[in-house]
Amino acid sequence: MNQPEIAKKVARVYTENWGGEPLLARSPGRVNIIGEHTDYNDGFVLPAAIDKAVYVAAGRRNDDRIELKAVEFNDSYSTSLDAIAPREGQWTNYILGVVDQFRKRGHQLGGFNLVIDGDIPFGAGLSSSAAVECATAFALSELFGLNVPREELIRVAQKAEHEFAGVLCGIMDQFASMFGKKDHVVRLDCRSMDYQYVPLRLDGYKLLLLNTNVKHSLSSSEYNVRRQQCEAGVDMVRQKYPEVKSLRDVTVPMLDECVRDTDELVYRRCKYVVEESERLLEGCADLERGDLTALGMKMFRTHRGLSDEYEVSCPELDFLVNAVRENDAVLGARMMGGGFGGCTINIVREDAIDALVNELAPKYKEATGLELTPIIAGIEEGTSRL
Ligand code: GAF
Repeated sequence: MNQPEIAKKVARVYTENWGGEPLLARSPGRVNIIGEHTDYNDGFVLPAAIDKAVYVAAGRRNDDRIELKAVEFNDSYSTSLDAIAPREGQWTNYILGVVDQFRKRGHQLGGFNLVIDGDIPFGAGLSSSAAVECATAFALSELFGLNVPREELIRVAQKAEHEFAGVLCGIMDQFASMFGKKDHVVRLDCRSMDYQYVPLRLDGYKLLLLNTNVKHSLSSSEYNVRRQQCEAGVDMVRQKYPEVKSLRDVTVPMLDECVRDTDELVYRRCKYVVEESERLLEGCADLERGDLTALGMKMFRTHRGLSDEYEVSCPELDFLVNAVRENDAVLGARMMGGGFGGCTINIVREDAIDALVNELAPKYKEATGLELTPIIAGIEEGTSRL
């Protein structure tokens, strides 16, 4: 089903249930070229919005009810503005968490009906949750004439994830979904929130995502643990260097001096982040120079760090990265996003993609018992009204 068809579908379901013409909005998923687990350490990231998205159809009600429908899950949920609360593991959290944040910030919402659907695979590390939050935040801001700037909408979305989904995420996913630009990556400084659009010139290459179809239940709890370990490292460094505010301000010699002998695990975690922040800046310069070979080598190095030092990979992701390492058509590959499953991102020569997937899929199935799902990522605009 292509995207306009999904938009038509949510509109149709809306009208069948409540009549009238709904407001339509779209928010995309994202890829990240390099810079993983750096966002919540005040570092840089290099994401882009993709051509897979969440669509919502929304309309006002005359009462304080909230009526939600998720087409993909064939599920509905009904509540009222004053009764919204998180529900463990439910899709409604990403919508109601946004409503909760708007209200906490003093924005006036009324009751509404909302239908949601999309084509971002869940649990694939492509930020379907941030896309739901951003689509909801944007649609409700438009629907109730709140005129909330995009900079604030992404904070609403991020806080919704913290408080209703329990994942203490950084800002990368929401930023990419909201601010993405066609055929560009965003070089975002997660401390100052300054950003530049960098053209993604792939000349004969494509971004190929290989979905492991693994989603470990560890992902949220271990994500929050990594965050705490980074903060623990900062606390140790700060005893000697009080000016340090986050790992962004830390160097490997500082870690050697203040953390290595005290806590080896925290040292490894922090060292990965500090090195990844430097790697991102160099990788971005590679991209601007058109040196995809150099960028690709850094992606492999990032994967090693995520797997061995940060320990957020899994056997299936490692299998896929190792399987392409010696392939001349693949310039770089690594796991992407929070980890413990989801996709690898690969820079692959366009004319070699079919052969690569045909060779890899049966090997992957034999090794893991799982299907391999290839996705070619096109780079698209961020959140918009349709
Ligand atoms: C997840 C989070 F939501 C992001 O904020 C980011 O930390 C990413 O994992 C890892 O780079 O997608």
